[in-house]
Amino acid sequence: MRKKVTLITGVSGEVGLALVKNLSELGYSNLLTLDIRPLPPEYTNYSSHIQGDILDKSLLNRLVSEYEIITIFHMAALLSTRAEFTPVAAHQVNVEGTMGLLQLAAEQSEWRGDPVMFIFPSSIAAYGMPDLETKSKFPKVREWEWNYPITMYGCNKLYCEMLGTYFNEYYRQLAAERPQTLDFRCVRFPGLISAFTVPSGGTSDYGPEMLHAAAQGEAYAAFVRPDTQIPFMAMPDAVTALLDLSQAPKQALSRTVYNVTSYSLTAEQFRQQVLMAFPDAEINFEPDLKRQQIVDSWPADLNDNDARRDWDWKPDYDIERSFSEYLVPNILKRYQG
Ligand code: AKB
Repeated sequence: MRKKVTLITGVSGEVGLALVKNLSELGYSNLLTLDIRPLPPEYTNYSSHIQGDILDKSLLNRLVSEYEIITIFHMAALLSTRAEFTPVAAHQVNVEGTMGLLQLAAEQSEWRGDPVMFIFPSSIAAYGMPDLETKSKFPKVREWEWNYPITMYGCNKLYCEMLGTYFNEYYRQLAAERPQTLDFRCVRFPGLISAFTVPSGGTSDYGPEMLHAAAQGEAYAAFVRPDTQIPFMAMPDAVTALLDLSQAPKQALSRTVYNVTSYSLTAEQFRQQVLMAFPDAEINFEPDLKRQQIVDSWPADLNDNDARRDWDWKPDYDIERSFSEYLVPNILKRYQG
């Protein structure tokens, strides 16, 4: 008999680490994790970890021969800034990697006669606002609006949302007998902020970078203009969103892709929040026009009414609570002991 497991890919990334810790603390004992990198030493008790590449087909085959995968949290991805430097590698990891796992999940669903649940994190990068005037005219975008991403990462995410929806609803639609399809569910995240990991490779990173630099007493120059506005979310709420969506009854879901968000801040407002906690912080703005263009194409805020209605999504951390209860105390502990 194969062991039943929940698989988390990309576990050594920001969201993966928070997720594996949380799931383990909630009592999920059969966690199997996969990442090209090792797990940091303080996380190794939470899961059976396999260090390997999601593009390695023989590795995926081996996983299936040893484990019955019930749920997949597919966190592995190259983020938006990194993906612009290596677009072909990004396409391989973000699209081909996802395709390989969707196929695995589809085959396993048929084999079990029961859907494998596939939880996929998408992003505000799936949107593309054409200019700042449009961005301010349509501040809270719905899932189906402005799906014109301008980055490789955004294109990858949007396409994988569609692939997942295809596998969910139409996979082998011409077969004599409809197969047991998988259960694909997706959230579109805003910029995420973790107290425990410094982001790398993203374009929303200027927010968390301000905070982590201030806590270490380092000067920081944000690569965007002060008026740049996008939505953000503290990491515990991101984990809650993934878990709540995975636990929602299927019949309550009216979509496969849901916006989720917490609050929207300009870069200057973010700076002010950081200054409240670290009044001596030296934070200024040196916009990088190319990265600025990417952030300008992302919406100022998201409309997440459908998630709130269908699966009772509600963030626990507003701006005030994010900074005062989660970010600042944990960051202080991390850097100042
Ligand atoms: C990035 O900046 O690439 C990510 C994202 C917005 O998905 N943080």
